[in-house]
Amino acid sequence: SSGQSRGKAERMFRLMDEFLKNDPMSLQKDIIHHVEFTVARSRFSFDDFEAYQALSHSVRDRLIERWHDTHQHFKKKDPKRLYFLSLEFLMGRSLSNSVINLGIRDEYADALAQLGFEFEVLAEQEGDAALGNGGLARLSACQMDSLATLDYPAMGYGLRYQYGLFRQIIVDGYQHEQPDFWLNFGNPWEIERVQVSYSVKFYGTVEEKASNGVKYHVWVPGETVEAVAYDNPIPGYGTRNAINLRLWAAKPSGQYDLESYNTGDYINAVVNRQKAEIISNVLYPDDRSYQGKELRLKQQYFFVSASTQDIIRRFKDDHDNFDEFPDKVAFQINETQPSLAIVEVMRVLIDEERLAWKRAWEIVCKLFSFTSHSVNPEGLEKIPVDLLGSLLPRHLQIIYDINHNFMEELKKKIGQDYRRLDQMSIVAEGTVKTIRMANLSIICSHTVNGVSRLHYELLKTRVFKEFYDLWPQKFQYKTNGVTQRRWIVVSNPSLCSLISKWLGTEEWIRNVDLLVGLREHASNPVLQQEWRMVKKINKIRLAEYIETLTGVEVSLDAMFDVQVKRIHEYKRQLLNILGIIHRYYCIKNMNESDRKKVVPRVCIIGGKAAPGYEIAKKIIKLCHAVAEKVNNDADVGDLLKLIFIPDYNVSVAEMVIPGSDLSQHISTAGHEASGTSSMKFLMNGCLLLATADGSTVEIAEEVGSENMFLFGAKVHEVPQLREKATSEVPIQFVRVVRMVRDGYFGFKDYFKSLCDTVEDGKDFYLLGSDFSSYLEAQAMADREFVNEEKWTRMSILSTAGSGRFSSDRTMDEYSKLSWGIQPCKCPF
Ligand code: C3B
Repeated sequence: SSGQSRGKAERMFRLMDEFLKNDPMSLQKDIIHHVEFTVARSRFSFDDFEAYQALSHSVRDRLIERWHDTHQHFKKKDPKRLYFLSLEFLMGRSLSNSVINLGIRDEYADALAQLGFEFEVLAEQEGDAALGNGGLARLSACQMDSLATLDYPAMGYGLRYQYGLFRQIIVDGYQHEQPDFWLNFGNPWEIERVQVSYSVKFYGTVEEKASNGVKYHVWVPGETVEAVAYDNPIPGYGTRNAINLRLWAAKPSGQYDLESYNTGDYINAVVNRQKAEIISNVLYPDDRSYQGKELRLKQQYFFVSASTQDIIRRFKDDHDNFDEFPDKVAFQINETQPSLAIVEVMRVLIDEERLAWKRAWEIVCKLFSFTSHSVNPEGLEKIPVDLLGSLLPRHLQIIYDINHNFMEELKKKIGQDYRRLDQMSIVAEGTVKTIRMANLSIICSHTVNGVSRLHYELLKTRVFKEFYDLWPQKFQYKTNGVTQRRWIVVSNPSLCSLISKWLGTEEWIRNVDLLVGLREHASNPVLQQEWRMVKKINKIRLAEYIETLTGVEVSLDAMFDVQVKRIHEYKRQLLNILGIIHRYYCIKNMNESDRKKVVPRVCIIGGKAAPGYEIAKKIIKLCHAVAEKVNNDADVGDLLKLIFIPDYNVSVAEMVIPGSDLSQHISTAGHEASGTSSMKFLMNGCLLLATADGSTVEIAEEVGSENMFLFGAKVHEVPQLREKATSEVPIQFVRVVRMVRDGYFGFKDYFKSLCDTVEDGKDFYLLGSDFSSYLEAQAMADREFVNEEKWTRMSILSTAGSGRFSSDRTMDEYSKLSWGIQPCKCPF
């Protein structure tokens, strides 16, 4: 009968090849089929958006096919799998990425052309999936692309927020937030799996029971919510593998609360049930700060519990001994938000599977790899004990037990050193007693990862020093990376073709190390000429976007100088703006002949501020106030323009990055764990103006610091500079701050508190003391820019040196050093 079923499987396999052909005629047939029967529009009349919908459904069919095959294959081979848990995934658009990874971009373009549509135009119809805030969330998305491409047996788990990251709209220069109801017009990239659902429990009490003299605990919940799976296939490039990103949505539980129905209040009973859905309603828009809200904790546990049940169910399908669990399963915890998974696995093993504590603990200790993305100990997640105890009473007990055992063990090692014991405890005493999620994660994980080498040094010496001293072997780093598929192939097709032409192969799209091959051509005038041409094309695209958006016309001869990222004081967008004010002041005070020597600049800033982050919002307003003045000053003309790009998101990044000449990564040293946009700019041949922070230190090693503009205090200098009562702040700095303070750009009262943050003695992020070296680096960039040949050479060398910053390399390192997983390639 197994022969019979194999025969059937082979027939099914071939059947699919019959159905889903990729020649332009078959693609047209499929698209039209979806116009008529999925979108239900007449094939005689459908618009661009409907064409996009039909097109995506035909792509989706192809994705689903590979995704099924991959699923089958993994099930058959039963390799150790990686489960990547993250509360945020910033996927952006899917269409172009999917057809490129499937290898049928050109076929689709042909098919559409024959139907009278342009692929590019339809691709623009797609909205972003913005289920995350910033770097951390986009990193998860890049890593999923790499895991699929490298054939790793991996799966992502997250939350399917109904509202993604807010849309930023600017009114009179102020940021306003609008909800992002991204599912409004349906989402062809997900597959709703109503049959894949789990009950998630909250609140209630814990009862102690005994059977045959063995005590055990039963959690009697006060509320139950259903988690329903939505699967998002992630196709690899140049492989048949397509892995799964499973996102959970909250639905009312199927278990009726008969009580409330019987009391006759039918309407209220239904309405109350419906409230369950709020758990997955909305993404929290604050990054790097912990709010202590119950709903947030509910989100975390909801997603962790559903994922854990799913993972254990899959394991139990084919295995019956939990000792094998760590041979088949690796958990990756992205920042501390998913760390309740540790406690949940422990709970299931002891309470539900009835393993002895010791055995369960040994298993748990082999499962988890934790990555920290933080440098600031203040920002670490601390959950109030009262909150945790009421929402998850059994989990709190287990955390106390884990902590008790750890403290006992620790005392044996370090003695009665109460200061140290106190710092390392999972439970923090104080006016509000809290649970330190980072301590929990470190204690229970086999690996603690930093996201750059410098970050790892900071984790060892500052953030988690006590733990490093105890368990140095747990600490590692895997420098972040980004996927060249999205950040070159999708977003910069002209550069993609140029690279392939000069390397004589497209293989670099899978094997990014080949990019170094560009080095030998860096001075070749023919390549240089073509390289500049590509940059020009991308600058035109960006300039057009800027003009439609802001009405400002920018000169293509100007240097496009870009800083796009979340607005944070530590990222120092304010330093950038003050530098622009300085430039403006200089131009104003020059004579005609000096003005002729000024290198024209288009300064572009973009990014969202967390809705409650007042200072960040003032930085956005200042940017607009300065732009208003500078852009309308006839003395300045094309020499300087300042543009704020509203609603920065993944698809805006795809256009802005290829079109920039210079990009800024200017955080105060020691504050950016890694930084990843720098890597995207680097791949696209943009030069970096940067501090020695996060990953830029390693970037400088790869491309050579002579090909970058590095400036500013080093990490080890920062503490001393802060200590100094007054620092040597240059006159230029004092002047530009005074201009803002005195109302030169208006809004004097509003900007006062912003100016206060950089007053001498209070300037925590050291804008004043870094100002001179910042201006020097900027002046250096000006000088190099006018030397076209040299600039182009540096640009080529940037791309050529970007190979190490691919998430392919990062995923290989994690797989070998932390997860212990191997590729599992689905046959074509
Ligand atoms: C970010 C860090 O701020 C970046 O330096 C880093 O490159 C990325 O994570 C990815 O590792 N980060 C974030 O976006 N959100 C947080 N809550 C913490 C860190």
